[in-house]
Amino acid sequence: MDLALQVQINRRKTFAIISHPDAGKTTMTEKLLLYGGAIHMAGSVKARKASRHATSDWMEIEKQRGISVTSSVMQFEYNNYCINILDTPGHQDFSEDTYRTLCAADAAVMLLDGAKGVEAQTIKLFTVCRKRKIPIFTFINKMDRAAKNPFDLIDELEKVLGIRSTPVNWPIGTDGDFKGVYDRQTETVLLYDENAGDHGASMVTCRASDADDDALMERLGPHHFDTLRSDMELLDMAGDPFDMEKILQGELTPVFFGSAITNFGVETFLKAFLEMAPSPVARMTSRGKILPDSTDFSGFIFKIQANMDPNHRDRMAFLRICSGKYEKAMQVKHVRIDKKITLAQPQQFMAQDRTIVEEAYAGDIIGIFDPGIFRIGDTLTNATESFTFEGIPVFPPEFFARVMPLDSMKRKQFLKGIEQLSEEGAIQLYKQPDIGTETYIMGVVGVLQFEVLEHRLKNEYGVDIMRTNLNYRMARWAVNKDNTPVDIKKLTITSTSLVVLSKDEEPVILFESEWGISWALDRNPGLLLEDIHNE
Ligand SMILES: Nc1nc2c(ncn2[C@@H]2O[C@H](COP(=O)(O)OP(=O)(O)OP(=O)(O)O)[C@@H](O)[C@H]2O)c(=O)[nH]1
Ligand SMILES: [Mg+2]
Repeated sequence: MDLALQVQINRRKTFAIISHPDAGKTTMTEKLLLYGGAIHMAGSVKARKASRHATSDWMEIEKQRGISVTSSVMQFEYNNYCINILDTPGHQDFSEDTYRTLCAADAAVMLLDGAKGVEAQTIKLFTVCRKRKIPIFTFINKMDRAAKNPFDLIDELEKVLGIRSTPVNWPIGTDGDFKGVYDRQTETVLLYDENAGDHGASMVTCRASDADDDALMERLGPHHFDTLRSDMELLDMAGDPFDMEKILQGELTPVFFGSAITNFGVETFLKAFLEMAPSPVARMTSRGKILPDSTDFSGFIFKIQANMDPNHRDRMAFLRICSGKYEKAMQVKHVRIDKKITLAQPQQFMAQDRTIVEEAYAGDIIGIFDPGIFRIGDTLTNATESFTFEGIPVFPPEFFARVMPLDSMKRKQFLKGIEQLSEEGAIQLYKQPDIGTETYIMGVVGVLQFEVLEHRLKNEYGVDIMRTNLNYRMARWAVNKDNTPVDIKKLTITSTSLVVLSKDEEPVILFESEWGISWALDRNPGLLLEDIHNE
């Protein structure tokens, strides 16, 4: 075994932050970067023009609207750990991006808004983590404001998400009178001082006091002191004990309370999380499991993003390294196209910014320049006998629109833009046969993606578009059972359905309803309509 490799892999922690929109993922990420020394002043997600924006919301539209629309990757060091953090968008219209990002993570930090508890989108994202059996750590945020009763929150985790939890710390004062948290392990209280620090822009020092201290009674007052006492008795009796094995299996979630915006409880969370969270583990491939400390280098692409650097207009493919070590100018096989390529100048990310990496290890996420040869899910490896990683789920689009450039002189930029953006996987691009090349039909999983598309085409490609929304709700690939090519001219479909061609010139039919699908299947014997297409 290569000891140096092992040491490097063990100190790596790669995790995604997930939650319902607005729970505070980007704010939390910013604070983690602050503690890691990666930034010196935290930006805000809704800062006005002149002030700082959060590092991970780097895209123009994110800064304008104060929401995340795409996941971003940041690497930093803290206490000798090498951390790869993935901030994901919460809005359901971008959940495909979040799901893909989760494939690249070894653990998830689930944020809840203390006043809202488990919300709709939390349930969906949690289900994905569950399926992948990745450990989930819960941070209940916004405790600086009135929150739900902490026992009710714990109860929700169990009733709504079906996961047992073990509180690592416990809040004192949840009716808008937040006093701090009690750390159950060290039996100390971390006092929240409203006036301490500058509320979020830089690090806050928290005062710890011994929980038995008389001074604490004085500080908290008899009401909070007694409540804490009885809460602890109840928790010790009825709560789930801490069990590392169960945590790593994703069956038990450690729960932390805090407030990202005031930095309260963020560093204590980070420390505890780093100790508990797993380092990279074995991953499944077409040739069985591959261990992270294998001497073979391997990884897969989970995200492609164009124009991250407005000055260069290049495109990055994000590679999650699953085994081995990357060394400078390494040669690897691009398994899908069966070609050797050189990883000349991989980059390490700090959201939009990047620096060249000399070496990288299993667990790391690196960026590779993409001249148009990568697709999401591609495997790269230097193993003598190649293999591929398990596929990344593709979501069928549910909303469709016809788009064309407003100015026909801008057709070239328009085509480049829609092609590149569709390669990122956020939109599906279809052509309508026999209607010329100017109009295209786009399919997206959520309507907000149309707005992002419009915004990015204008911002990154200088093209204004005209968009007409269509009534279709489903897209199905048309294939013949006997594998002969489908003759689209001979297809019999309802007048409310439409035949289009995919990017690879394959026939796809757009339908308004299930009824249209069964109608088409009845009238065209031998036809199959696939919702997920295997390339
Ligand atoms: N009071 C309070 N507000 C917070 C806290 N953390 C975040 N916020 C605010 O909540 C809002 C949403 O925060 P974000 O960090 O953008 O949330 P997000 O989860 O990244 O949102 P999306 O990426 O759009 O899903 C912002 O206005 C933050 O300032 C907190 O601890 N307390
Ligand atoms: Mg965000």
